[in-house]
Amino acid sequence: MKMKYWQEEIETASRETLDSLQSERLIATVKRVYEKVPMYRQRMDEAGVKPEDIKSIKDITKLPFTTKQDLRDTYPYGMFAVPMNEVVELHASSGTTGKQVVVGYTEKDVHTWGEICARALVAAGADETDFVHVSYGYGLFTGGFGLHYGAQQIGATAIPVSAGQTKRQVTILEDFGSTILCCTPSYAMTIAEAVEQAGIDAAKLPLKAGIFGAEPWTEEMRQYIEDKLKIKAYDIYGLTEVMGPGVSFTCEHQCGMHVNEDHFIIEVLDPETFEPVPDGTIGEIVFTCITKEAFPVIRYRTKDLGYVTREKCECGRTFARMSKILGRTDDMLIIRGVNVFPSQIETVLLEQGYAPNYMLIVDRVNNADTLEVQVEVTPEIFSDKAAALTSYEKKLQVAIRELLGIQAAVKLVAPNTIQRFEGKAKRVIDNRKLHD
Ligand code: DLL
Repeated sequence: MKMKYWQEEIETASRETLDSLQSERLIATVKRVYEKVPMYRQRMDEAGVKPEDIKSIKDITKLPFTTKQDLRDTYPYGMFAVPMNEVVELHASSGTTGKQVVVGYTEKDVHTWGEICARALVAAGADETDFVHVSYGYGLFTGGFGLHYGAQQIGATAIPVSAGQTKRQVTILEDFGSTILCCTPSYAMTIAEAVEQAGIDAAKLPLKAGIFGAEPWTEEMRQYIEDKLKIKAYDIYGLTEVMGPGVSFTCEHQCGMHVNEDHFIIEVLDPETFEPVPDGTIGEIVFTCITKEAFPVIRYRTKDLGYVTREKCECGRTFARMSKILGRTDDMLIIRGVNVFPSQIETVLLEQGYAPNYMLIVDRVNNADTLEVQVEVTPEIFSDKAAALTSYEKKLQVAIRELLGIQAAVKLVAPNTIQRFEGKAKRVIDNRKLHD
């Protein structure tokens, strides 16, 4: 019979059990980092908090936050809580600016990481008979290895394809009989196109599910990919500093991502006051690792925006669920005073029947912000008369204005002219920075 959960006992534990487990593990972690990591000791001393002050999860708000800058300041190994000879693997964040952040794992940490990814795979319907095609990059990026360890833990067959060489991905999908595809949603789109271009009927491939994450993507994009690849698409979330993929994952009900709460405590904070917000309210997501040995972060500010709910999910899992990531505080565009997330534009484009191949170009002209939305059209539309194209552009412009309240210039561009991505997509070019 098909497995419903990878670790049923913990995944369906009562709230009381989870709370007391989290409290116990938080107390132990705080005590350990205070002893082992000079930065945490210093920060706690400055905040006037001693490990004894942490008696349950309720006391978590007494602890200072950790930011990416703190991790950079201690580059490379300053935040490690175990001697280096216990570290069996290193990874690093994909930061584009400044120093990367280096994180380490003990043997037990690697096992935990595999376990949380195994839970995500099982939630997506995987078992030991599956072929897990991993097209997240293998390397310092955590995507490839995380899903790989997860697949192996459940006894499935991991196919470490890594990202890139898209034609080869399609051959492998077909010849190796991949049943579960793991990659970024943008790459899933690129692969779907390549499948189509190769004249393959996606419905005839053995592929049945995809586990996509590492970047924000909308519900509309999820449906688009499901339709193109004829699979069920699941979301998986994580970040290098906390563990990598698997911090949270969706189940078959697609109603938020279950946070692996036996390993991580999630908080959602008001981005301005840093006070906790009630469930259902959008804020910055903050994580504390409570089982990690080598690199436990305390109240790590992710800059990701979302909300949390603790209502019971129909799948039976009791773990809190986080919403899809609505954007990152540092991805938010402020266009003439209006806050816009690229994901909102993606929603409009897909609702209007366009494929999610787009680029947002922001600039400043005569002291006013401008936004140009470039979006690819199908060959049929592109071959229409110029007048027809203009009318499509106008229609999209109106839709963007109605939904987001901003005036954007819309430019429909020829098929296959917008860049395709193999990893995380980069869909915003902000030229305003050049003038600053
Ligand atoms: O992206 C880890 C990962 C790999 C997650 C594979 C899922 C699948 P980083 O490179 O450190 O780690 O980037 C972390 O990516 O703070 C979010 O902004 C974003 N992110 C990750 N997963 C999702 C998701 C990996 N499912 C940053 N939805 C995070 C939206 C996501 N954003």
